[in-house]
Amino acid sequence: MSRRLYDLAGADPDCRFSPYCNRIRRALHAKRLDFETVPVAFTDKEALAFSGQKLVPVLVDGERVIADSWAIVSYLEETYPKPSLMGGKAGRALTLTFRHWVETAIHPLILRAVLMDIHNALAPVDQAYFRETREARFGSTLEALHQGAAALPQLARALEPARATLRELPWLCGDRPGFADFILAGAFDWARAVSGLPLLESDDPVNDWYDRLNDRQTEEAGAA
Ligand SMILES: N[C@@H](CCC(=O)N[C@@H](CS)C(=O)NCC(=O)O)C(=O)O
Repeated sequence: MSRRLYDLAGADPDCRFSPYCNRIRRALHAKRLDFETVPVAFTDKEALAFSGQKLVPVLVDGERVIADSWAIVSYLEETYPKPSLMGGKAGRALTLTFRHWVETAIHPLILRAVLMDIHNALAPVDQAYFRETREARFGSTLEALHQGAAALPQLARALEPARATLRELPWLCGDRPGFADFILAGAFDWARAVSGLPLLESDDPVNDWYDRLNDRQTEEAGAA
């Protein structure tokens, strides 16, 4: 297989929890592009040395090596335009805005809900790395940052812009799912990969959208 995605993994190599990698897996599936994934642990920086940087996702497509989820999806849109996941220049700019909204308003709340679950899903050497880097980044212990279910009311309020759209449209991108849908779904998959905590109420339109998106992408993968 000439297309490989380097994807963050926990102690169990099948535990793939990175929201940035997830959105790219969904984009590759939507574009019907075959790929294999390479599990990479937090401290496995040697595995990424060829890419000249230390973060996942990294996509290798033939001779091309691309790091960063936004750079990767931009490359995919240019190289494999059908189906478009962003709908042209204006759609791309709006998707960028949406990405920043999810990463600044939603990711921190999900992180607080499942922080210790992420830690607990890692191998001991990665747990030590995760603790050291995140405690330095946030200026607090993991245990003090972790809120579990107490983070959920604020998350539900923060999701109102997406919920309001989903009361009017089937998908965040309109009549079919696109990269904005994958960005938000990747945030929920982040929690689901490491924790049994249900992030959404069952009657929340966002929950219905998430289930429909997963069903649709599973069906598409089965039909491929
Ligand atoms: N802006 C980057 C963010 C990538 C990122 O933060 N990746 C995390 C995994 S979720 C990572 O590789 N972390 C490794 C580390 O913290 O050493 C993107 O969109 O791809």
